[in-house]
Amino acid sequence: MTENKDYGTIISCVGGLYTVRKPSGERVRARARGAFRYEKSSPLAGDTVLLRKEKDSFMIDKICERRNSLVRPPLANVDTLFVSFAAIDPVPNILGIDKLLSVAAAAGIKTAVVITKSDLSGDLAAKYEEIYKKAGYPVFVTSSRDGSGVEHVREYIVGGGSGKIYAFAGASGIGKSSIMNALFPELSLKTGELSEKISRGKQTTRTVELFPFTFSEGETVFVADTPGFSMLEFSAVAGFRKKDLAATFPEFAEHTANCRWRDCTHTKDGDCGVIEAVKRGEIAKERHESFLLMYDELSKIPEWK
Ligand SMILES: Nc1nc2c(ncn2[C@@H]2O[C@H](COP(=O)(O)OP(=O)(O)OP(=O)(O)O)[C@@H](O)[C@H]2O)c(=O)[nH]1
Ligand SMILES: [Mg+2]
Ligand SMILES: [Zn+2]
Repeated sequence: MTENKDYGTIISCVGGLYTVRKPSGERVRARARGAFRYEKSSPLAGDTVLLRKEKDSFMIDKICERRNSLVRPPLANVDTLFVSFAAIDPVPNILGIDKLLSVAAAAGIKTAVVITKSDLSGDLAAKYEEIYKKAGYPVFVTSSRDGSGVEHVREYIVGGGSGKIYAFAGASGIGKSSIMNALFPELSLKTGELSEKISRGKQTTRTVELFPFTFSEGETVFVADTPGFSMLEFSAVAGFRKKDLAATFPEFAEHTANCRWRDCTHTKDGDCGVIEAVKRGEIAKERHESFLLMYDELSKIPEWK
């Protein structure tokens, strides 16, 4: 039997069959070594993997060390997660958005906020832009319909340099595949009407997929489209503890020094620098409300206390 070590990036996984892109651009299909299941470390899209050739097929032999990983969407080695939502249609779920921002931060993943469908309501887009800019996130206000703002997202992606992995994540129907198409017209990804998604309860995009883009000689980045999801359950994100929560709210940092007690939970009024900042309007009250709801949810997961 001939052995042949090779490596590449997993760009998709469908029913246990992985598509791996080699640095040359060649794509091969591969299956994962059975042992991964026992090691509880199944390969993810975004993983760099070593391949072993067995006759006509490839086997994923080893997952190279991950810089980070997410359970939802299932991805590894993300450089920036574009946490995306529509200005309207569907109405954004602020708690869901803030959870995703916090879970990514806890996983060590940089985030940026992408507001889509600004053509439907410039006012609402501006309202959300203010909330997230105030919190310290990079914010992109976009419309795939009229193209506005899309160029800034492209500049961000191109400006990050070679080898990076970006991903769009957020609820179904907010226009993740649409903005991928607006960014990279050669893609022609399938997009779906909202009414159809609601009536059938189905996402249009079914699997995570990384798309490689080459900007100049040898400079390739990956951008992932992911299926929409409605609400992230903290119980699915093992290891995220309530004591870690405040640190995932970047706008809290400069105010926690004003808390009277070092172990302040920022949940109760009285000598809390964070709550004082909310009252002064320096921290958006929507963000603090999300914090309280998330804190409450994390408090109910006994094994993580
Ligand atoms: N008016 C307007 N409609 C948009 C915009 N972007 C997307 N849409 C529409 O919103 C609907 C959903 O778009 P998709 O790109 O399929 O949404 P998605 O986030 O990929 O959805 P899933 O794949 O189900 O997660 C489609 O009917 C799009 O035409 C936009 O900027 N403005
Ligand atoms: Mg989609
Ligand atoms: Zn406090």
